[in-house]
Amino acid sequence: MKRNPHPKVTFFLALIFLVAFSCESPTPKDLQAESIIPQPVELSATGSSFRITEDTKITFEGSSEELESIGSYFSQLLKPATGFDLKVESGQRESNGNFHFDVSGDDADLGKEGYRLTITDKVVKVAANSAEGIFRSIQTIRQLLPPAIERKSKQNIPWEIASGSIADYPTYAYRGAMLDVSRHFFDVAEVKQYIDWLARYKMNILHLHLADDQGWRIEIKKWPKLTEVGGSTEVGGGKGGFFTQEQYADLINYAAERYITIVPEIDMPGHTNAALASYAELNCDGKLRELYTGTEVGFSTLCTEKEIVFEFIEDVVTELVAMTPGPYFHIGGDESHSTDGDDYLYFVNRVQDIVTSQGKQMIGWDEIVSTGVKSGTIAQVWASNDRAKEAVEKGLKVIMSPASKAYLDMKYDSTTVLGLNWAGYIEVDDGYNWYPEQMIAGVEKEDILGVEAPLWSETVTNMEEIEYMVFPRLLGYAEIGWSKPEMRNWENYKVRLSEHSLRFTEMGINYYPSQLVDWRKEEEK
Ligand code: TNX
Repeated sequence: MKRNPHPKVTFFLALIFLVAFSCESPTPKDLQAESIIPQPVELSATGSSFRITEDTKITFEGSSEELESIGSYFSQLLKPATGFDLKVESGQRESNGNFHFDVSGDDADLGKEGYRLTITDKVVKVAANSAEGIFRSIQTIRQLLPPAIERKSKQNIPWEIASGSIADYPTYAYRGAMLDVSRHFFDVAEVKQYIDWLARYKMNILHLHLADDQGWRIEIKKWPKLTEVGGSTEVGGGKGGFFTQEQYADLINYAAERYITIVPEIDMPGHTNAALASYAELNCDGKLRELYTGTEVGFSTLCTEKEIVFEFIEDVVTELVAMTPGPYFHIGGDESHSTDGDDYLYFVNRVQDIVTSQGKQMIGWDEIVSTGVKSGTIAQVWASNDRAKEAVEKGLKVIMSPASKAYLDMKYDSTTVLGLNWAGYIEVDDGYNWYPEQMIAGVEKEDILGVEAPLWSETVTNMEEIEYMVFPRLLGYAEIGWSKPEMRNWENYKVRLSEHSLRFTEMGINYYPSQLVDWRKEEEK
């Protein structure tokens, strides 16, 4: 072996090398090449990066409990994989090495959910008009970190974020997903998991389908048998379940901390067998119905001629409204095939009065459009373009959930084991490739409150199955709701989506690996 003639020189070279790498000299990174979903409105790259270290702080310009709680949410999110316990400090000025959030903005473009993110090699700054904008920006920052940020244990890798700037705000105010907890029940922990998924992709609505033929899932103190009896089973005859009022309040808070509004739905006058099996007096013949564990629709109806039925609804609405801070109450109103036409009109009009007198806006599936709907009422379009047009003619806003595009319970293709196919198959591109404002002649962008993807749960029984139907389509619905329509296209989206599979894998998500996407298997070095 040759002897090293300059051992000292080698030593110093090694030292210089070490120092160079241990100081946070930023690695060049390209913000333009990052895969952000939903796609931001404006983005420009500056070719450097910011590195998070154990000394990085999360600072806020102003101070409030709300900001502190967002700060600790962010710090907790970074902690497991980085191993850093980042300090949160409010009432601070921007300083090198830190994340710095400022909500004192008054930037009309951004609205309440938008944000401006500026990343240099020295600092990550976010300006927004409200705490909500800060929360949304954190979801972007999260996606700018390596997928390993999703791991539960400390990873020794550089935590770098590509430099540049992003200006971002949503296209639609209402960006939601529905979860049917009636056909199969999902508990508090499962619903929280669902909420976390929505939050990641900047969605802001969780619609909970709380009552249907197969199960009543929310405790109503004045009518305890609804849950005792009506909550005791589910499709297939499992044990069902329900949320106590305390648990529902917990969900409301959990969602609110993620700037997600819960929309409770009590479906009526049809889809009510669980209630009809709990209280005989809700039936016209005064006889209790049997509990139902099948999947047919359209066979049940509340008795629209009885005053006790409206007293019942008043009680249900009153208790739910008292626990629901959001502006909406969903009355279902779909597929009431066993309710006489005139009775349906009379019923929906009375229920609308109950809901609005309690200060909420009523939402109903598009069938409600045929009734004497008041302005402020919202139609959720799922089945009928004509009813969507009629809604707009009557001055209503609509939520777009066309079953053939937006139903998370539709199969991907003929080989999908889970799900239904009555509205067709919805491959990942079909779910993404549509424009709410171009779907129906006469329904323009300004008529549309937003977009919602419903997951009906006749065929899904556990989280793994939910994951399979929801991922990856949910990300597409999030992008439809948030991103500028003119910036969306499938070719570009599917490349970004493929990168997200790395994150799904880290999160342990059982996603549908559509053949249309060239899924990334591991991170490029
Ligand atoms: C139709 S969509 C329904 C639900 C079913 C769903 C299954 C709507 C308003 N009603 O009762 O669960 O199809 O895809």
